[in-house]
Amino acid sequence: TFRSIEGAYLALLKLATDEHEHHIAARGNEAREVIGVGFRLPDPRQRLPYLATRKTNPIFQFAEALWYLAGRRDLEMISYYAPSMRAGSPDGVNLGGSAYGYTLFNPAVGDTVSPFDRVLELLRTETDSKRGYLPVFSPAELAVGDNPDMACLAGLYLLARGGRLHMVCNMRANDLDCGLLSDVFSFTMIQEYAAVQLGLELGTYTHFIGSAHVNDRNAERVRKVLAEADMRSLPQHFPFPAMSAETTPATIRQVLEHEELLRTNKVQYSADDIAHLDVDVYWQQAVLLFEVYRQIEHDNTDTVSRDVLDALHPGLRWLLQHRWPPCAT
Ligand code: 5HM
Repeated sequence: TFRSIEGAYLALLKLATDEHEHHIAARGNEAREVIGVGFRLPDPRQRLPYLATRKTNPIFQFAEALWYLAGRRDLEMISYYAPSMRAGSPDGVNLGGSAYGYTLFNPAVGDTVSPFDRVLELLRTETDSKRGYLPVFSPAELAVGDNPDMACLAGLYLLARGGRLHMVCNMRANDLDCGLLSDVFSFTMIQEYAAVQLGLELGTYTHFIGSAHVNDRNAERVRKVLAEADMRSLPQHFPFPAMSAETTPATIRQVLEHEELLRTNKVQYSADDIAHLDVDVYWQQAVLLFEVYRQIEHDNTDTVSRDVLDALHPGLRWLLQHRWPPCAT
């Protein structure tokens, strides 16, 4: 059990570095591996690590979470925030198994309701249900020859107990340095979104991994992250606020309309513009992040506007300042 994802991330990096069980080379990736690990976050909102050597990208994290919540699989949106994701697309248009939101938030073939909505309906009608499982990995993925993008997420499990919504996540494999942080960020956002839809408090988040590994090519960075954690006197901690209770699918669509306008540079927003948009203050934080990225990508600026940075949550501002020089003033 860890107060925030940062503690779990550091503990797992240490485990794979100091006590790995296997050295593997699957599909050309040499890695140190531990089989079968898990951890719990009692407060899943504390889903960002604050480490100067890790340079977490909160803009991508919010983009990915929204991309999942909207049930999308298009490369166009997500590759703007993470160009490396293009490699996982079989056709250059969509992502495959790793577009988890596409599987969760759209009806399966032959159905009219999404698995996510079916599980919410079940949890609304059956007290203490043990059936709210959302499978993601599908047997069909095994049949694709040389599959470039096979889901790492086996499934997400929602359990409503005593007025709180808990989530258990099962991953077949997790890259502890690269995949883990963005996965936990997005899955706990899905959990919180589900809790809001059901009118429940947010419960615990439990994460299980089959193959937990660190790629050898990232070993140097991992050493630096562990050294930073050893040397600092006090960890940074910025408690993250609760998702707005009025968040609905329409909210996600509205935020993504602004996201697209900013991504395509059709609008430029000041902090004051964003404060007067048709989205609540919680989601305005995401729009502020997308405006920061618009300035970095389209304006070629060496300073992001002060008003936009000042309007951001201090934790998000801290992460941006450590990652992008134009944000470090
Ligand atoms: O060969 P394989 O399909 O297992 O390679 C996928 C790699 O991406 C693994 O190292 C897996 O742990 C990592 N990964 C992750 O950690 C991939 C995705 C995308 O599905 C993810 N988390 N969400």
